[in-house]
Amino acid sequence: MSSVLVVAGAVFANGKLLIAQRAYPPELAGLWELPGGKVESGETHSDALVRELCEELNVDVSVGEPLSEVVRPREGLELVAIRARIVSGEPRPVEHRALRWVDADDLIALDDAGSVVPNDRAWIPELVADLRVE
Ligand code: 9L3
Ligand code: MG
Repeated sequence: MSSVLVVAGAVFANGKLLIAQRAYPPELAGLWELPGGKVESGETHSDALVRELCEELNVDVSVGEPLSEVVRPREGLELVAIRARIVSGEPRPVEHRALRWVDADDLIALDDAGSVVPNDRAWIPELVADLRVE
């Protein structure tokens, strides 16, 4: 059985975190996530994150440290979030409905409202901790 690995970017700038509102599939449309996607064969996590954020946001990023929580929602699927910073470009929602820069309180409010992609919820405590010291 082939296993799917997804990388997601925790992009920080000016004390805020960039989140993206999914447009598909229907069960996730309208919910907010860390942007990213599947690692392709031959790519490192870092390569995949740079490619995904270029495709999805039209920015170049430098890749930092992964969050400590690795999400394994089911057998054969693993999601890793990695901190990143924009090196060039202004993010645009190429594949998403919208983008938002959030602070810790915004992120907590979105989560409380049930507006975060379920798989991404495990990252919130660490993201909030990062935002509190940004
Ligand atoms: N996914 C969940 N949280 C995320 C990302 C980037 C992706 N932050 C899930 C949604 C899809 C799968 O991983 O089921 C592949 O993601 P994409 O290629 O549709 O973005
Ligand atoms: Mg994606």
